Amino acid sequence: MSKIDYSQKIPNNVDLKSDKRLQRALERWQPGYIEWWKEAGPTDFNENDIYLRTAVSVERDGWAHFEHVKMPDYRWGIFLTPHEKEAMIGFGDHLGEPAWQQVPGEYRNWLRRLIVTQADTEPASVEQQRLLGHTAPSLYDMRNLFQVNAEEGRHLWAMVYLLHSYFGKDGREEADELLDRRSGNPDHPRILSTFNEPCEDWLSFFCFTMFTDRDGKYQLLSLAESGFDPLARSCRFILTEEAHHMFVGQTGIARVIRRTCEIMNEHPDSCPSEHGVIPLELIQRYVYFWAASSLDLFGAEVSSNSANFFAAGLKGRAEEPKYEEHTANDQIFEMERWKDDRLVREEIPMRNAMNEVLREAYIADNVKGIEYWNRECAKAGIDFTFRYPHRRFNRSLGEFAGSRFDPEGTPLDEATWAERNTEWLPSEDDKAFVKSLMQQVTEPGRFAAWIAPPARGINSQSVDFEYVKL
Ligand code: BYC
Ligand code: FE
Ligand code: FE
Repeated sequence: MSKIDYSQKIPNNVDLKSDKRLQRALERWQPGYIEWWKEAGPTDFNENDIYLRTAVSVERDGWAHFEHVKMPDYRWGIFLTPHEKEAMIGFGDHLGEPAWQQVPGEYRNWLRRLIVTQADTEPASVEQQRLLGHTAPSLYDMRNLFQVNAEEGRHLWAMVYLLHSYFGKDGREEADELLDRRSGNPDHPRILSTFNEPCEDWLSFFCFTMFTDRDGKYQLLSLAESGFDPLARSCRFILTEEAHHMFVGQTGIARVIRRTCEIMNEHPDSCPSEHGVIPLELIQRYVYFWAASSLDLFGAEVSSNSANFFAAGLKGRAEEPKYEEHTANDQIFEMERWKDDRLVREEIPMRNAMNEVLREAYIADNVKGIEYWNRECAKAGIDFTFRYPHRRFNRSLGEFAGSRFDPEGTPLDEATWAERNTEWLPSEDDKAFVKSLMQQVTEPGRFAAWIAPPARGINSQSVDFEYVKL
């Protein structure tokens, strides 16, 4: 079962050929997907050979397969982590019952909505990143971009399989819609906020893969606990790919910092921007922007949706088995609320606070990443501390939306915000400066002047390997 069948038009480990109806439905969707990829995916580069990793089995070592392929030939397919014996529902009102192998009728709409929302982010991110190949700072980075893009395409496949397989006609309609919405399109946007933000330079791309892909990690961890077993197993497999996306962001920003610190040490008396590298304060503003935007992706702090999803056994907490108790009944969560322009502590029924519980786990993970960047500064002997913004800062959704706070979480009046927000958020000048540095570098082993080379290459290849054949 765990071996992937590549002889099929759609590679899979779900024995697709034994379900002719489903196979035909997916084969009908496939050309639309390829059309979408060509229209909305990476501009150009579809004829170039890229050194990509493809799953050849869903086992741990099934990941070791790398070869040069053209992106449209990437083997997008359907892989689920193999069945655990007798999967059980691990939380909520159905705790301890056998996991569902079919959609429970009473929860059909909620489940479809969760799957569609998850699915929608995947093509959205590819659309946001479509121009970046043209300004890649090296072939190594260009290859990483395309690896991420190809895998996000596969995540869309994973969700479309669930829609086609378990939701009948409306599932097929939702699958078609997923190819119709477009990131940033005012009339037909993607569903979630951050996925409509422009991501037009590599500093934004690294912030996106650091903070927004990490939202992906936490949402997927919570869906990997789902009582709907096919969803849980799809998400578990996706999570194995997600680690690389966050690596790209984490190490990408670290390399930008390293390069800036080098220049600061060489030219201690002038602004780093005069030497073609990105000032640390400017990097911090990008970090604040993308970190805050990604915090919105967890939904409102107090949410009856999240309570319903948990009660129904559809969406758990990240790593649910680590909790002592799994119904979260009669428990409270203490949180800070914003009422009449004042912070007040309140006790919220735990189930209604599940978005906040997940957001807290996510924040703790991000803070570790920021500390890694700070070690980069310390190693270079540069006195600078990167910060993660307070969860109240620059939020567009939930409790703190519509009011002003500084990155430490202190409430501000509108006048102070107007005066000071360019200290914390990228200005038009910042964006123009970053864009001015974005020049494509295509010689193997060479890197743009604003970023340091990575410590090592991909799959034990050297840093000057020809990752993309142009
Ligand atoms: N933008 O109770 P609330 C990834 C809506 S990323 C716009 O606060 P709920 C990836 C909400 O739908 C992971 N609208 O929210 C990363 C609701 O609408 P209705 C993606 C938003 O439902 C990088 C209303 O506001 N996966 O994989 O508890 C690259 C109030 O609802 C937003 C998932 O998100 C927003 N940010 O939670 C590639 C998992 N937030 O009912 C890929 C599936 C909320 O008024 N989704 N709304 O029409 C979910 O679990 C939940 O839908 C959310 C929202 C956590 C997103
Ligand atoms: Fe994804
Ligand atoms: Fe991702």
